[in-house]
Amino acid sequence: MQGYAKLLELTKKYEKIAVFRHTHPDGDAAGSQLGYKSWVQANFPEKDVRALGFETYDIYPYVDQAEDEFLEGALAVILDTSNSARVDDARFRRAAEVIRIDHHPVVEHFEDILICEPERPSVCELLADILSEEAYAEYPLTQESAAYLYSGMLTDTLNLSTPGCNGRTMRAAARLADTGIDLSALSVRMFDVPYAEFDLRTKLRTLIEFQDGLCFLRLETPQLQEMGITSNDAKNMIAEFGKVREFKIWAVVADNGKGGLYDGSLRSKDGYLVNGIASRHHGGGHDQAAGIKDLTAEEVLLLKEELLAEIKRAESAL
Ligand SMILES: [Mn+2]
Repeated sequence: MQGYAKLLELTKKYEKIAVFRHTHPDGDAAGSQLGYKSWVQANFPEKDVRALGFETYDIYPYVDQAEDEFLEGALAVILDTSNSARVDDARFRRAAEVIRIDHHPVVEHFEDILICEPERPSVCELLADILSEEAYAEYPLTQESAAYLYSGMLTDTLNLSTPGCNGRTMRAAARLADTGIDLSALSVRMFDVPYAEFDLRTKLRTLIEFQDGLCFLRLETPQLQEMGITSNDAKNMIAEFGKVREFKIWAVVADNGKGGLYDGSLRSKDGYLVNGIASRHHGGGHDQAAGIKDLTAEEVLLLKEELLAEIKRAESAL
């Protein structure tokens, strides 16, 4: 691929390298950041490479410290981040040169060099391919670096199973596996949940309403308080309801604390569309995944009817 050698060229050029990723880091952000850092440390031990950020990721709770002076004359490598406001540490702007590697749609240019492939299901996959390019033959991927990249691939692709995965994904994963990483242990590490989350999931499951293919979870403020979660936390539990054969559409709506208004998340199986419904409730997204905002209690009832109607529509079209 053209352009892939640019990361190597810049890595060689700078003695100080600051590696960034987005706020609220997930496995792909932390995995790509630490995977690249570890690759630099193994192949260029004389360089000072630091993984920066204020927030940490629970599975790799790790960041380096850096004084402002560290950024002067340094290379900034930004991973998995599509807009400048979301970079966890705005001091990337002090760096001498910025290279950004991403897989989100391009919405802003705040870099000097961009390697962005929005069709990639994870930035770790893209980085694994970059670091395996011919130009990098003398600078091999270590097992440690491969483990970080593989764990990031697993999280963004939910164990290599999301629609964006393809043969290229599996070939990248296979090259990482060939370094001897423990695939099973990494999967357990990324997907085992803390007991508190298990307990929360158990409670939420008892609160769903299931009717004609619709899984609907509506949470009021006292329930949220009792479980010790915010409406945002509740919305983020939407994936919990995604693996039931009978659920065609699943929805979580929760009181957002703004005076009887509800925010929510909608998901659906292939062929069932939630995007249009979301756009009628101050939201939007994709055909199978959308968010909604500031619904009144009346709108929540209407939403439920609309989702049930969409299931009927989709099934009569079969
Ligand atoms: Mn990502």
